[in-house]
Amino acid sequence: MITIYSEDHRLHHGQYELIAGGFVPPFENPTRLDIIISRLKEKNFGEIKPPNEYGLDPILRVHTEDFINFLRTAYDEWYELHGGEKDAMPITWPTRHLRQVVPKGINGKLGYYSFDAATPITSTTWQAITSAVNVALTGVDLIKEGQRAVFSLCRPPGHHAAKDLYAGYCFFNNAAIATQAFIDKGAERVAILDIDYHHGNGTQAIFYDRSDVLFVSLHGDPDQEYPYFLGYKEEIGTGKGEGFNKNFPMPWGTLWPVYKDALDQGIDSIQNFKPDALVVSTGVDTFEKDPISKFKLKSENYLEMGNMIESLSLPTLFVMEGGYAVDEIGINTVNLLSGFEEA
Ligand code: FKS
Ligand code: ZN
Repeated sequence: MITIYSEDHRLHHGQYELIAGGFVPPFENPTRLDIIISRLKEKNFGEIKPPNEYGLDPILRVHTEDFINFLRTAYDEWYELHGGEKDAMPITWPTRHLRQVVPKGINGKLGYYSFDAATPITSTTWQAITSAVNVALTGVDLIKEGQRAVFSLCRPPGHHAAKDLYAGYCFFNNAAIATQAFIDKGAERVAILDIDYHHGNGTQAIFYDRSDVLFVSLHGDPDQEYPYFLGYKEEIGTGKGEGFNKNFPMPWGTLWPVYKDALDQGIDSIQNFKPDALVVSTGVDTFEKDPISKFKLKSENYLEMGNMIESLSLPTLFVMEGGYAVDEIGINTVNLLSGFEEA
C-alpha cells in the first residue's frame, strides 16, 4: 500500500493543551508520525510519497470561506494583540444564552470558531493544515488512478472539524474533504467509517443532511467521553440524510468482542449502502494503553479490524486521525493496514 506523507506536519507543534484542569504539552505532536513512519519502513510496507498541491478549492467544498480566512490569519491577529510568547487559544465560547455573532477581535473569533482549549494555533499551523489536506487529496487521486487502497498519513487530524468549527486537535476535516473530492470526481456514494476512539462530530455534521455520504462511527459514549455533545445513538441524519448516519457509542472499558460486534454491524450497513469508495477515519486511540482514552483493544485486534474492513472489497482511503500511545502507535497503525492488505 502506498503511504502519502509530508514533513510539513512538523509545522504544527503546539505548546499546550488544556486537559483535566491543567495545561500540558500536546498529546497530538509530531513524534506520533515519526513512529508510524519508522514502523512502515521497518515492515517494508510500501512506497512513501509526497503529496501534490490542490489549493483551496477542495477545502471550500467543505469549509466556509470565513472559517478558512480566520484560520489563515488567526495567528497573525493573535500576535498583534498578545505578542509571540504563546500559541493562540480561545477562552470564551458562544454557548446558550449568548449570541452567535462573529466578534471583530481575535479573542472573540477564536471562541466563535472553536469548542475547546485543546487545539492551539501556532505561527505555522496554516502550512501544516493545508499540507494535511493535500496528503488526503493525493490519496483520492491515487485511488482514482486505480490503487485499491492508500494510506494518507495526515497530521493534524480532522474529524472534529465541521464546516466552520475547529477543536479536538483538528482544523480542516481531511477525511470529509477527501470524501467530497471523491464525489466531485464522479463517485455517486461514499461511505466513511470512523474508528477513532472519539466521535467524529465534525464529519457527522458536515454530511448530516446528505444521502450520498454514509457516516458510520464507533466511539466512546459521549455521555462519558469527548466531544460530549454529539455522537449519541439517536443521531440518524436529517431530511434526505435520515438513515445515513450511524453512531455506535460504547462505554469505557470496551473490549474487542463488543467492539467487533459493533464493527460487524457498521460494515453491514456500509455493504447495504453500496458505496463507490470507503474513507476510513483511522484512529488507534482505542488501544488499551492510550493515555487519554478508555477502550481496551490490543495490538493484534487491529490486524483483525483491517481484515474485516477489507471484506467490503471497496477502494479504500485510510486517513490518519488520533492515537497517543506513541510507543505502540506504529505497531497498531501498521497492524491495521497489514490486516487489510493481507486479507
Ligand atoms: C477529555 C479531553 C479531550 C481532546 C481530545 C481530542 C481527541 C482527538 C482525536 C483526533 F483524531 F481528532 F485526533 N481532549 N478527557 O483523537 O479524536
Ligand atoms: Zn481520537
